[in-house]
Amino acid sequence: METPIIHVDMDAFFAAVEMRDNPQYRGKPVIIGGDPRRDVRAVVSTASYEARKYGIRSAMPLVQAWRLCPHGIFLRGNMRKYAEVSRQIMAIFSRYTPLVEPLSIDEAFLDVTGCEKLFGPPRQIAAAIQEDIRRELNLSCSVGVAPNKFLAKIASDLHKPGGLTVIAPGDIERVLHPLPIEKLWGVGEKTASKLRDMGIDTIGQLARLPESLLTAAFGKMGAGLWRLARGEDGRMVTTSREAKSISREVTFPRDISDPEQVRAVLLELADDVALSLRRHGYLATKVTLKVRYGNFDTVTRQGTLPAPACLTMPIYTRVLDLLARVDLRGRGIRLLGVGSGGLVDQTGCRQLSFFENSGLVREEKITQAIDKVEARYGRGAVKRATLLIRKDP
Ligand code: TTP
Ligand code: MG
Repeated sequence: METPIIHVDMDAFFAAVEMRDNPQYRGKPVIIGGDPRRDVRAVVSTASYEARKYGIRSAMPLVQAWRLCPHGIFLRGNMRKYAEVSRQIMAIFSRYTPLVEPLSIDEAFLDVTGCEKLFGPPRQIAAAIQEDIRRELNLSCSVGVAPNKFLAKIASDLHKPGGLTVIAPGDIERVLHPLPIEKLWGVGEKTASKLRDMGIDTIGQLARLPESLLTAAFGKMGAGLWRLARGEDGRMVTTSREAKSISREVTFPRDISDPEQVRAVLLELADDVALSLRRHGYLATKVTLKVRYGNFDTVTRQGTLPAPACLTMPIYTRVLDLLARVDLRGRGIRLLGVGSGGLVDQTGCRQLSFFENSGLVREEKITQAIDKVEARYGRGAVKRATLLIRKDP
């Protein structure tokens, strides 16, 4: 499987949280949305699977739900509580991969590329997440595993509640083709009725049409639908914080050129960046090096970290790799910068490399000690020996 994507979606989320916290509601039709006697214009947020047997669905007028199931338990719900549980769920996901893309309050995509060494194949990671959520939060979720986002979301929906469904590349046609066209992303009521007028009801029928016919009818969107219908989806899992970065740079009063001095400055900048990452609760997945020469020519080099990091040494080491790709010979340097990007949340994230590399465990301990001293006596109260030998520019 090329890019193993997992999609997790909680089962009857708001209702399930209420049933967990109020055992007297368990096994009963629970409807979240309000009190149908008072909130006459309210709609159903969600309903327990027991309530769905009566035909109750999200977005249905509450009074209609009341008519369908007069003995149902109608609750207003508690958004603050659901938001808190949502945060706990996302924290569980980020133990397994930094690449978590929340899609709504109760679902997320996870890219688990490269996580196999620590946690096993994608199916095993999916099962472990399901088990963590059950054991720690006493809630049920459905999970899909597939080669891309579209298929992973289709998969998680196939065996709700409590399902774990894998769509392997060889299963795509068999699973996808019988589904109704509404399951394609971007197909709303309007597009669906237009497709039905063309005699197309299922994804399979759409996939078998010539692409040109769909582009003629729907333009660019037609080509997109055609690709999805064939199970192709190139969208990446993106974390909301990916755009953010933390960086530090310094301009020298006089150009510098001594390589030892360059490295010492970079270590100090990496140290600043790492401290800032820790203070803000981030881990970096990428680092950048910026070098501006005396004539204002500027080069930047970017590299990926072997594991998400918020410590000086992994960042500095990568910066040195990048430095080796920059021509320094005989050129005066006016400015140096170190940046970190692809930031992910530290909360609940096991710093994967720490388990594998005991050198980093030591580094983490030293860093914690430095952070503590600095919190008390101020920044710069403790210095690494390497920082002290640098000659001031
Ligand atoms: P969903 O995941 O769509 O629904 P669900 O988790 O309740 O049930 P399922 O097992 O089918 O996934 O939405 C998550 C929560 O978002 C849901 O519990 C309540 C809220 N919600 C609304 O408030 N209004 C809506 O129209 C929908 C669809 C959801
Ligand atoms: Mg859900």
